[in-house]
This record gives sequence, structure tokens and C-alpha cells, in this order.
Amino acid sequence: MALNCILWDVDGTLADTERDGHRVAFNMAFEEAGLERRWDVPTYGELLAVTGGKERIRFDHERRGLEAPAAEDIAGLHASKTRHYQGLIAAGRIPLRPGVRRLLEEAYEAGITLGVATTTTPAALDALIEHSLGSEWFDRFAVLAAGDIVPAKKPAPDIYTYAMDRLGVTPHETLAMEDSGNGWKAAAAAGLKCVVTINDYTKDHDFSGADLVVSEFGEPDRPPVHVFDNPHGLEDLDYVRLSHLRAIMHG
Ligand code: XBP
Ligand code: MG
Repeated sequence: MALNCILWDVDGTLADTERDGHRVAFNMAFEEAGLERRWDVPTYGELLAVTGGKERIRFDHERRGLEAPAAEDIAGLHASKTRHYQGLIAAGRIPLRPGVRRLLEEAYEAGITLGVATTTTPAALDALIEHSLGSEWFDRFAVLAAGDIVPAKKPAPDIYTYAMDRLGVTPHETLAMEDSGNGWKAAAAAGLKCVVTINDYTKDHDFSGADLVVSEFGEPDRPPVHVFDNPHGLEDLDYVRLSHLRAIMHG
């Protein structure tokens, strides 16, 4: 099938938002609420097993054998976290990952439908689009599927299925871009082919069955990307090109 649609994960894929963005914002919210709890870098990596910030706060309590706060208290804490996250993003703390803008622009110019499928909160996504990508991308993405719009977050396929329904596209013509095991599982369960760009938090996740696993999308003027899995036998993978993404869909 031809490549007609690309659905992008956000956190870890468009930008490395987790360690220096979301994690820091959670800690600011804990401090603001007068709580002792802080999530250091390794602890946050363990908590990433659960997607969704509110779900993550609950999981952090439950795995320590503590009673989780009431749903409205978690929601209040998470709203504070989102405000802090917006501030960090607005301050320009988190750049796009290499190759993201290049591939987005090339795909957009080629008339490929582009969308977002993420578990993060819409307000957090909006901040990243406005400050890291540019406001024109609010119109260039044909769908922004985010957060609680579906009840079951990744690794459930629901957010991908929702985005495809909204766009009127099928899994056969759609490629997912992901960075994590949960994201890859969600894409696969939705019937999508998937390219994975790993990061420090996700490098040991299981991506068996993915269509390409690389260290980053890369750029012509950067050192060549590391290729961890290339089941389609793509060539010239010094950086990921739109032609590679098309070849994956044909393969
Ligand atoms: C990332 C997530 C999110 C963020 C935090 O998912 O799991 O929960 O860590 O965002 P994806 P919120 O990579 O699919 O975007 O606190 O707004 O949930
Ligand atoms: Mg991700």
C-alpha cells in the first residue's frame, strides 16, 4: 500500500519531553502541593511503565503499597503539573528530536495526511506544538488525538483507532512513529506498521516486530543514526528519509 498517513506519538518521539519536561513538572506540582515525594530520573523511568500522568501518580502510590489519593486530588495535582509543564515548554527547554521537523515538512509537502496519537494531555500537546514546532502545525496536523479522549491509553490501540476513524484512513495506508514499548504495542494492536526511535528511557524495551528501530531519525549533517532493527532491508540509513517510510509501506 502507498503511504497516505503518518500518525506521530509525541513524548519521546517528537521531543525528549519525559526526563526534563514531564518529570520536572510532576516534581514542581508535588512541591507546590506541599508533598515530600520527588521522582528522580531512574524512578521516573520505572513509572513510565504506565502511560498517562494521572494514571502514573496512582501507580506510584499503589506500587509502594500506599493508598492512592482520591481521583479529584489526583486531577488537581495533575492540572498543576500540566501548568508547570506548559511553563517549561514555553521557556524553550525541550527541542524537537533530530529529523522530526525535516520529515514532518517533507511529508506535509508531499500531501501525506499527518496526525498525532498520544496519551499526553491536550494542553501539554498544544504547548509543544506552539513553542517547539510552530503554530502553523495546529492546522497542518489533520487530527490531534490526545489524552482522555479515549478511556484506555497505550498500550491499548484505542488512540490510534480513534485517530484513523477521524481521518477516514485504514491501517494499511498508515504508519506510526513511536519511541516506547507501550507505544509500539498500541500501534501494532491497531494494525499499523511502526518506526521506532529509541531514547535513554526506552532503549531496553521490546520492539520485536517493529518495521524499523533506530536511535533517531537523524539529519544529513549529523553522524549516521544507529540502526537496531531493519527487517525491510532498507538501504542508505545514515538518516531516515521519507523514501524509507514509503518503502516500509510497500514492503
Ligand atoms: C507519554 C505519556 C504521558 C506523559 C505525561 O505518552 O505516557 O503520560 O508521560 O503526560 P506518549 P500527561 O509517548 O504516548 O505521548 O501527564 O499529560 O499524561
Ligand atoms: Mg512516546
